[in-house]
Amino acid sequence: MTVPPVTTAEDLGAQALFDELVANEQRIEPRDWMPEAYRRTLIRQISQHAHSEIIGMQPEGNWITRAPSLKRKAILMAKVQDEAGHGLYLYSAAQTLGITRDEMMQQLIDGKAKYSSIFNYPTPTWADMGAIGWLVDGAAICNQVPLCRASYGPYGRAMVRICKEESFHQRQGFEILLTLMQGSEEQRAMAQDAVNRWYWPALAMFGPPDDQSPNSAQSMQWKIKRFSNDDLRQRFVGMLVPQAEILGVTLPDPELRYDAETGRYAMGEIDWDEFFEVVRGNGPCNAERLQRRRDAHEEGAWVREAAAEYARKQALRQEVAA
Ligand code: BYC
Repeated sequence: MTVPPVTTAEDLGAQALFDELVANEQRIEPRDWMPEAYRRTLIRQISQHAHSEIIGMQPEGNWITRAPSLKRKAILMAKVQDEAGHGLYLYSAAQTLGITRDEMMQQLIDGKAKYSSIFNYPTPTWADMGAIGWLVDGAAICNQVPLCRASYGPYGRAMVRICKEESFHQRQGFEILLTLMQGSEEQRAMAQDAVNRWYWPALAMFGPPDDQSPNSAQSMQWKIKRFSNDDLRQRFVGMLVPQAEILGVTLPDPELRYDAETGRYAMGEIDWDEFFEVVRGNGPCNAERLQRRRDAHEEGAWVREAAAEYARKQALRQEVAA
């Protein structure tokens, strides 16, 4: 790709230079000037995304001790560790915008920060590991592949690695469901039940409908988001339909059909009242998820203290040596 010449800040003024970089598909980097609202939007989205990865470890962490074989346990542990890694890349990306990790963690623990609605649903059966991988990581890929082209450099670059790992996560979920669907009557019923429970919350992950999404228009103008919430939902359903056929599961929406004229899927209504209740903190597992995070934070206090003390001693040693 040829990079168009960029006029300097002195020529155009900082705002105009920013606009030009965005318009030319170039990246905004941490030291570049950026509008305050752009910075705030990025901190909001990236920190929510990081929190989602960290809280998202819990529903699957629930099954590590009960995975049905050593192989399944090793895969699940690797996946949950990947989510921790994603959280850390994203907290680091958000830190480049002038917020500290401590501030973000405090907002989460105080219940002031949002994280994805999806992680407030329970995981009562092993098939939930399959449904999460297939549907939740599948939705994450649809949403996050376009974020690899986000205008803010550190966010886009973090997303590249995250998406590669999400793709492995989605396949492992699909494979769990496929194995169950090739098993006994009971196993098939368990897989279908998990798909029935996760399908609608996974569709809601993409956020409210476009006409109720206050942030989309500006975020798309800034090229943080590339597609609207409803368009991504359409892509996701388009990806699921042929995969559901291979699995032999039924997507639990009797109104779902492809409309060749519009090139879009007609679908049943998502329960937006339920979605907003979950986002407000009143989902089936919100309280449990936050309490678990608070406990883990408190139990990890000694690690943070030890790391800070180690850093202090290292700095002192370097000072003495200098
Ligand atoms: N849950 O104007 P809108 C993963 C909020 S982790 C809760 O459309 P925007 C994984 C939204 O924040 C997956 N809240 O917002 C991990 C906004 O409220 P505020 C996480 C939601 O930002 C472990 C309000 O509703 N992925 O994959 O333009 C294991 C209005 O919405 C939700 C990301 O975070 C929701 N579902 O678009 C397995 C991706 N949806 O902030 C898997 C990055 C909306 O104004 N984020 N809200 O108070 C994004 O792409 C965008 O932020 C969203 C929302 C599409 C989520």
